[in-house]
Amino acid sequence: MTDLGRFITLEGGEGTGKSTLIAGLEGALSARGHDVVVTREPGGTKLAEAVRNLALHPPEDQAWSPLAHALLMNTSRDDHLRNLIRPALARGSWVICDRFADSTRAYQSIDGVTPEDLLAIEAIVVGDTRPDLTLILDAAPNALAERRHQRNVSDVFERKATEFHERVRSAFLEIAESEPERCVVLDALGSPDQVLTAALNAIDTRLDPS
Ligand code: Z5A
Repeated sequence: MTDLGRFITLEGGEGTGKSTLIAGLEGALSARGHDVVVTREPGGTKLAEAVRNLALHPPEDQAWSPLAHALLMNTSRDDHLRNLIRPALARGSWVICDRFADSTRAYQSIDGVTPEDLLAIEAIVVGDTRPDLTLILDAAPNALAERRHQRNVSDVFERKATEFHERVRSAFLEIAESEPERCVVLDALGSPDQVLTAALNAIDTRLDPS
């Protein structure tokens, strides 16, 4: 755990409610007197957002190789860590990040990059700046189809099939199982209030609530 700030990441498949939960957490943790910094991956800084655009919206009819995609995610992450996350943690802020390195482990391994290569790159880029707590929003993909549809998003991920979303779900659950001290799985099908309450309980249990 960092000496001053706290680093909380939110993970899960598309439309599981990460952005909605983050808005609730920002309000609740700010009300407790914490300086809260909300950010996202890929993105979070000017350069990282530029890389996000390149990664998620390549020129028409072009596609990144799985390895190039993994490297782009980590390129964006390196700038994000250096210029936003680490300075905020050093100031004592609570950083809440919508997706982080677990998304690379999940999505890019499904795309075919070996876990060994992904973990080696992650070790170089992330170093010691590991999340204090990772909240994984979990639900069966077919139960979330309507939510994803409402977002009206069209990117390289959203166009993929249900089977892909099932694999994403399994990948996150495997990460949670392999690092139970860091990860807490939350039922994404609860109401926004129920999910927020469960997340705050996890924060109170796992992190210093003061
Ligand atoms: N990606 C990658 O491949 N490798 C990486 O390393 C990283 C990312 C970091 C973009 O991510 C893509 O990048 C992502 C993985 C890949 N793949 N996709 N797609 P993104 O975070 O920008 O996109 P996203 O995962 O699809 O997130 P999102 O659109 O922000 O969805 P969300 O935050 O999980 O859900 P939401 O916006 O809060 O909610 C969706 C809808 O459900 C909305 O209408 C809400 O009002 C509703 N909602 C939310 N919570 C509830 C509850 N509890 N009950 C009922 N309704 C709810």
